[in-house]
Amino acid sequence: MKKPRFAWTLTAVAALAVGTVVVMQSCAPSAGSADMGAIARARGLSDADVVAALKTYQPSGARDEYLTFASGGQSGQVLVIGVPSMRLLKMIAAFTPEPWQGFGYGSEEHKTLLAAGRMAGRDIGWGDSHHPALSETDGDYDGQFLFINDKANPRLAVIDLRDFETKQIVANPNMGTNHGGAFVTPNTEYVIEPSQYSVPLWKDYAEMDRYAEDYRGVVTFWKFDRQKGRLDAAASFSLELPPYWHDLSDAGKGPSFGWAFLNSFNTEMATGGVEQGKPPFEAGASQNDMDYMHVINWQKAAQVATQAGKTRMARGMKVIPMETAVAEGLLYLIPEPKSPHGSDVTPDGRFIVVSGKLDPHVTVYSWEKIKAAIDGKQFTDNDRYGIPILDFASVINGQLEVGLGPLHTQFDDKGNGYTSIFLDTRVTKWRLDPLEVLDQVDVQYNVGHLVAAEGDTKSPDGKYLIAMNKWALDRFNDVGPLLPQNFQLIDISGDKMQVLYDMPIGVGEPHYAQMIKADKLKPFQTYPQIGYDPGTMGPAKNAVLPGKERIERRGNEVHVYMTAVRSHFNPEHIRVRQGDKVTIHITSVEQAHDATHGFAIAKYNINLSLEPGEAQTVSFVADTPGVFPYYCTEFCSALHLEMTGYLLVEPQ
Ligand code: RUQ
Ligand code: CUA
Repeated sequence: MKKPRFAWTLTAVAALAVGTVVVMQSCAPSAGSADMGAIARARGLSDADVVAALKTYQPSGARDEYLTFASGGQSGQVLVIGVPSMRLLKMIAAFTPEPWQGFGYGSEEHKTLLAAGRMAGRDIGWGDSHHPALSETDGDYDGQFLFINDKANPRLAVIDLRDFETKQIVANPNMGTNHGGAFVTPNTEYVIEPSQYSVPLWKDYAEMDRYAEDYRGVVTFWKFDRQKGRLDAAASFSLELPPYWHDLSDAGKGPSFGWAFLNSFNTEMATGGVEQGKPPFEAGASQNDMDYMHVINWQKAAQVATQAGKTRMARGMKVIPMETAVAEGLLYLIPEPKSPHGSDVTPDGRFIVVSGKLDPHVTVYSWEKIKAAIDGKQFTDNDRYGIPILDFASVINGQLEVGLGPLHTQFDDKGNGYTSIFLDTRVTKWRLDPLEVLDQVDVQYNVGHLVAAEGDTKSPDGKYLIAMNKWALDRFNDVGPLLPQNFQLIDISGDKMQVLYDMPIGVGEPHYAQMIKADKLKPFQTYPQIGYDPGTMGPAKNAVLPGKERIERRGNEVHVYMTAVRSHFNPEHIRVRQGDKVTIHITSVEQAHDATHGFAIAKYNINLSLEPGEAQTVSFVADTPGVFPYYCTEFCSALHLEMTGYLLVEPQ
């Protein structure tokens, strides 16, 4: 009789888990066998390695418990990664044209979408994405939408998690760059986008010696229309801020609901000029011992923004000027240690954790004390723009030394914080109340952000943490001088943290990520009906049903109504004259899960991805005469190579 495999496996696992790699003599037949102990020894795996493998390995067909949405850095995309397996599931095209998803290769939907992201009169072909934010309901991820910023070209993108596709890009005309967003308020009322490097706000140009007078920071609260799945520029508002450089933000929750917390650095207002013998920015912007956390009452600001005379328009956007913000009690400053980076509100909303890049502590501010100081008008001073400053010592709950170069903090379900320590290249686990360091684990190397399972919501899960390391050095095979980044999965379920897995990220430089319980996501398997428009998430105006395929000429415009199904396009010949404007409406009439077709026209820079039911329109001027095959770019069936046709462009 065959040995029951299940029992064998359990015995072996038990033996391994107690800390000894045992060679299971009794069931170790020959070399290269399924003997786990022998395999572990042959591969030089320690007990801890084997345990880590058991905690991360997913057998074929098994699904991950969490999905992590990570920024794709300079790729301008979003990475979707399964946890604990750390398998890369998808790269969502967000700011950068992406051919597999047919994003930006001819479709009218993407032309309109990307055109909204034009800046300075230019098409922008990339993004520097840093911070993804999942939509929230009552302070918890709801699995419906994802927002992400583009730091280089101050923009935000909105991704619908029904089809994991980008639906909107908005450009912010009043910023030089952004950084501290995207972060959402607890019901996704607003998406927060703060600027980073200040530029002139009320005029288009000002010399650097007019920095203090004319340069300004800005924070924009983009109103999110959940029904439409779009940011609504007309209902959004901004606040004018001093020309400090603004960094990460977070929204209050629970008792601090209605408020937002925004770090800043370069409160020195250094203007650089190393080439003229002046101190470089790195020195000039880090002289002060304290910078300022900005405390913003967004709920009240939203009301003020609707009142006559309380806002000014700047480049078409509503801005609350600083004087109004001060007069209305919308904006306060609190000193924070030297060059802070992360600002993270605790799950219960009672504390705000700030880490200073040049200070070895986390500083824990008490919302209760901040609110009391604001209500009691206990200010020590104003900054030069008249913004009231609260007394540092009286609003903090405490400080805790966590290591050199603390950056960002995430939380678990047991009242602990996890802070990334860049210079010491480790993660520090610490208790919030009373403040105490509990554990530290080395990571490889130079951790930037970290992300825990639902770790910035009101109810974190604990379990897993990913250290998002900037340097990889000796971790992977050499691939030239540009190295991947290293995402390290860490088990945080026990008292001691354990690094489980190294995942190289060979694209862009990811910054932040968010990790959501996979069962909160309810994506479409196929589009809900044949002839569906992902742009509007509804029936497509130009859907083509089987039997209705045709070609119509109207003057020099040619309209092609086409269907795609395994394994042909209909029509298979498109004959036009040089100079004609050609519009192809194409519908995939597939309903089978995963039956995707592509549609590419040779030499015309056109490629669409048509998922089951999807309708797309592509328009172009047939300016080059000749014969151009079009074909399906997805290997959809055995006769996929036959899924083709000819575009004949007759010379003038
Ligand atoms: S950044 S490594 Cu969020 Cu852009 Cu901190
Ligand atoms: Cu359709 Cu290949």
